[in-house]
Amino acid sequence: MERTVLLVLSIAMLLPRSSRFARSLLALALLGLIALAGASGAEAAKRGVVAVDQVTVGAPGNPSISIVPFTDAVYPSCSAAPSGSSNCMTIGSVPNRFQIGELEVTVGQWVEFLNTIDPKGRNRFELFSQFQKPNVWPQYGQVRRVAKAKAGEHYLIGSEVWADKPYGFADFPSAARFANSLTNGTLLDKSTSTEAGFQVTTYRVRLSAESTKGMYDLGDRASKRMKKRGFVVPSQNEWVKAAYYDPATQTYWKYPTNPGVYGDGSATAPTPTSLDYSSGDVVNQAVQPLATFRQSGLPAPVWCPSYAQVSGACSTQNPFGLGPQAYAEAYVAGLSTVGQALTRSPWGTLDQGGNAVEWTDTVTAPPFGVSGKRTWRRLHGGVSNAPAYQMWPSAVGLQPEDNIFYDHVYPWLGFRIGVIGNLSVSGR
Ligand SMILES: [Ca+2]
Repeated sequence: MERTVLLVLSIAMLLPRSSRFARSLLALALLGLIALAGASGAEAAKRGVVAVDQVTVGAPGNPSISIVPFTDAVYPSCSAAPSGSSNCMTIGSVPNRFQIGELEVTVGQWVEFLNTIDPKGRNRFELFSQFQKPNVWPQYGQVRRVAKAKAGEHYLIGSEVWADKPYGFADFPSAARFANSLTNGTLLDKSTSTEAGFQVTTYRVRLSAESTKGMYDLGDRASKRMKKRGFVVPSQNEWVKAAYYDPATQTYWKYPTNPGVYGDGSATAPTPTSLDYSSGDVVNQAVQPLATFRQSGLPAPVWCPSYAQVSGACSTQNPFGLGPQAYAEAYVAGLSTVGQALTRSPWGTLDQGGNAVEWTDTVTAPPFGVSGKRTWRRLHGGVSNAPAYQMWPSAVGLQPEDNIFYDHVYPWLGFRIGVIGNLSVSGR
């Protein structure tokens, strides 16, 4: 249709300017163009396009491991765990092939999503808060919102430097909304490439504005996957298998970055990343294995956006009234540019060890002694401000899925996206 209008316009241009016929054609064509531009402009503004890179995890039906939470060991089964380990858990076996994000979801992808599901910028689903604003929280504010903007352009990356950082203010419902928007979206293209010896599938998706129902129904408490095919928040078993299970040896690594040695504490942990202070880019890639975490006795990887740099350090301005000293002690770590540590899991993922800690969609009982109706889910993988043990397979964290307090004060909480089933490109 657009081509027709252009053709008419071209014909009109060829005719003498005085020709009434030409003028009316031109007028019609322009009207058509304007109408089309209006339609496609609104369409494009309302539905952002994101590319999601996935690696494939095979070896269906792999053996599980058993762990006692936060201890330095794995067991073939809970019966092999020390007696009295009543909290022993069995994890890591997945009966089917699946895909998992090569990288964590970035702020750039998140902003495309926000603009798609909330084109008027009214914070419809309360995914945005003042805590995320760079002018309110200079060191960690990732997202800006502007009142005066076209539909679908109200949300902006805090500054360019955030585009390739993990989104760090996720709770489970917001991660599930992202998966829903992808699952309901239009798969424009699916291509494969090889990176560092691993096959990577890139899905280019025009996001859907519908985010409440899709892979998950956010109207349900403890919502579970509703489809056999689509984009998901990985389950705990999927996440653990992708991070640690080595199909060559049929054993589980101690870190998502290297096999390590169980029982040696943090002696075989990866080296922490060093970050460029103004960009958060990893600068010590020559050292491997590498992860963004806080090694005991060493300062945490940290950077500071240039607009937040004050004489000698990063701004201590924060939205929850912490004094400068308390603030500087609590907020000493940064999220690094995704993928730049370069160290891959047995299946080719990056940053499952450290950087943002990540949600899974696995529901779990609340900790002993906690009552109430909240849904708790598992998280994994360590984080830039925590020691090496948080990267062990036994580090089975848990949080209420919608912990508002964490949403606000904890800027390192992210997720990655997985794929289940075979997705077909739209129209093919
Ligand atoms: Ca991570």
